[in-house]
Amino acid sequence: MKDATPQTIRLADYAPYPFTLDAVALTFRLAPKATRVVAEIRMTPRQPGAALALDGEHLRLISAAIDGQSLSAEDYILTDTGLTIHPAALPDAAFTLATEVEIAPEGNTALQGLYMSRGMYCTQCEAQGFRRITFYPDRPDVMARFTVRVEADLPVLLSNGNPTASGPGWAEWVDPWPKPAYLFALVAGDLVAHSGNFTTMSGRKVALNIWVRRGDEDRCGFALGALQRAMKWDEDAYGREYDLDIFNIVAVDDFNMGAMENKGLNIFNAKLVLASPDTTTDGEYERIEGVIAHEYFHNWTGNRITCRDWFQLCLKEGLTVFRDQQFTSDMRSGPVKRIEDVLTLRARQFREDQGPLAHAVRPESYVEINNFYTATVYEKGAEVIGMLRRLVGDAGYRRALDLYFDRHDGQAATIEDWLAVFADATGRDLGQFKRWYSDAGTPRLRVEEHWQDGTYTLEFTQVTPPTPGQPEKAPRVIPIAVGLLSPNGDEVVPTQVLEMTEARQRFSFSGLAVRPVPSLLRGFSAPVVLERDATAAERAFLLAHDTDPFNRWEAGRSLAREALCAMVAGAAPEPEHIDAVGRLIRDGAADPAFRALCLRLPGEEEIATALFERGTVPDPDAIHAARGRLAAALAQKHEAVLSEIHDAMAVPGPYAPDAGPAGKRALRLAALALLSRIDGGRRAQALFDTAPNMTETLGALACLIEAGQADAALAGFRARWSADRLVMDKWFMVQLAHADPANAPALAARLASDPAFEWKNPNRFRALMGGFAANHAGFHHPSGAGYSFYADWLIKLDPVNPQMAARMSTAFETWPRYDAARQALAQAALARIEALPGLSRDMGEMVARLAKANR
Ligand code: 0A1
Ligand code: ZN
Repeated sequence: MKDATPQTIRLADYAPYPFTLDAVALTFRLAPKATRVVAEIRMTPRQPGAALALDGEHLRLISAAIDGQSLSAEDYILTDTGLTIHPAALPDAAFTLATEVEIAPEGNTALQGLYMSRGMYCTQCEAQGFRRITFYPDRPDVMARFTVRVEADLPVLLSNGNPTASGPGWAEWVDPWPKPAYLFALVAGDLVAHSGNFTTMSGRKVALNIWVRRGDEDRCGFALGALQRAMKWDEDAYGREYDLDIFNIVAVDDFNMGAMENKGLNIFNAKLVLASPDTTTDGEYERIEGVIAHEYFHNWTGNRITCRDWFQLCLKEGLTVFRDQQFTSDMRSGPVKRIEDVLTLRARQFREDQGPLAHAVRPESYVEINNFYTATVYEKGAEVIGMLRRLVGDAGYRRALDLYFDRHDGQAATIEDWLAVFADATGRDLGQFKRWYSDAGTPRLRVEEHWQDGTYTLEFTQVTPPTPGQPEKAPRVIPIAVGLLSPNGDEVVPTQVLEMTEARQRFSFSGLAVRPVPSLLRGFSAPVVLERDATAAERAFLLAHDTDPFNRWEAGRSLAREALCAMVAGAAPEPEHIDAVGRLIRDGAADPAFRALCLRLPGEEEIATALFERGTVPDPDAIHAARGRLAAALAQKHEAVLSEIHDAMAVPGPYAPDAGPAGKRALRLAALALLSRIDGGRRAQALFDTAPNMTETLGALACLIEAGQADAALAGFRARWSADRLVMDKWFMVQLAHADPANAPALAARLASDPAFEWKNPNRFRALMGGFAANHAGFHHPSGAGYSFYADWLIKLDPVNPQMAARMSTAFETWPRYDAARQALAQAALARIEALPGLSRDMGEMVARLAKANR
């Protein structure tokens, strides 16, 4: 049922629920077309005279009774969105509401609520899926203890909490911890477990299971190890212990997002669980470990302490991302992880902040909350916590977190609560800092330098461009980590954090013998765009000498970016850049993973962003060509050493996904990507033919595609992997992401008619459409063919899976950057979507926001 008039929900309208839920007992009689759900909810009124409003969608009501007495038609109002029981039909004191509903998991293609994935039942309730299961106050501040009975003729029947009883065809689970409905989960199917255990810091033994389809059990070892490492790390780093006897993870083939932190029963997209060297790349191993940890960490940051309302989403997501970043940083290389995180932040969050979808870390209104699981809430939400930590120091941060867990355990909290623990634990006033939660947009931090009589002064100006609904913004607190180097490369002032609070502010360093070279925003200490007019020579100097590894990389990156921007306008490659790269790759003392990051050129999207930021309309074809020319120039100049690196970075022996060997493979592939520009794909073909793992196979395949030599390799890859869904996703993705942009729209259309394109599967849809959208000049093809192809598929997906369709629509968020002709074509594609009768609430909100250029 479509909503005729979607409501806007506002933070300012929050009101507590007028009933407390004392206990919830659910019985599921599972059947694909007609599952029965019996719910018995024990509740106590908190406001005399209040009606009992329950959410419910796509439910067929069979019966409803209060304290055993059936309700009659005049006792309630039933609509498409819920059931409201009149106050007159309610007792004054505690009572039990019993309802029975029928639902159809088999036809549930939206993958929210209870649905089926290739014969297995599973649930996804965040954010508002529980209302598709039974009538319930589906809001995170209503917490209750759940008891669940599952009945089905299937061998494995799971729910939250601890198992209490089972028999043939049924099982019962009790979750002792009060939780909001979005953390409810149920799984039933013919599954097998890869099992292990973990002994907690207080000596309790917890059973761990990774549940997968038969045949996948030998690809679970890495996920189990990652879970054990995460459990240990959370004890060591945050003092957080697991609180049930069992922890289950289930891998599901059809899942809209990455994974879900349901209490004691995490449900995962199979691609974030299953791992083997033959099928999984190094990058995917790292991500699996990070997401397993992320969902596990939610047990405390999200589950034990949850969100009062969905506006507080960053309370759990920003913090949990921050924690998983710390974890990965500790498991692998800190500097490399920081660079990777900043790359993601810039590619996704800065892009979001720059366009029509910009919103605050804590938004103040929404139509469909699923549209706010964004890079801003997650990644910028994590950056804000990183800044807080830098401002209060490690010890202050730990005190604040201890207080947070202590004070709010068992509660549904807010950002105000979060900031109060920092204020109370450290004595700091965080009034101005709070703007990071309420103001959208990426501040631009401009710096000017003055040097006089041994005193060096940095003068910063901050400006945040207007964003939708926020034309003007007050200055924010910006922690700027700074170090100073002398021209001979020595560090004369080690890292210190300058706290900028004004729109314009000066910081001076006196007693210096010579004018220093500044290393600014070390470790990327704030999510801002730093604007400094540095020469290529200065950037090359920092790339060679900075003691801060992030800023070393940043110097190289900006050198490459500047060179590329100039090349788009017709300049020749920058010799300082070419030489600096040569010195860097010869630096055998540097971590291979770090050298790989330095060797990789900025992507086309990043160049487009950089051009736009300086007021130039980006031309996708010119950008594509310039990047190709620079890669070829680098390869020509450094062919010998690149070739040496390519050979030397081969890792012998059995595959290990650890940071060490993965870094070598990354460097090897970064060298190969350049060499393939000038050797016609010769080396890539050789590697493709012999590669002993998916990392190198896929890396070589990407190079062959860019070299236009991949026909046989793609056919061979497909023949070998046609039965493996996760690997076939890569087949779709890689050929579109690396295709010649001129042909990319036609190739995308051809692949979309391939019988293997199972478009209702979210991973497959994302592989094809995401691969295509990642092809910058292909998606922005001057004919508009990319836009219209993409829009056609969003239109097709929307009635089937609105959440996915709406998420994928963000490919259009950069349209206001481009030339008038492209803008008109993209707007026409969006208008075509917007005009569709019966458009989902999800997509309706997205296209309405996308249509407005905010500059
Ligand atoms: N809380 C999850 C993300 C998530 C959100 C919505 C979903 O609906 C399909 C699924 C997962 C996380 O942060 O991992
Ligand atoms: Zn999360």
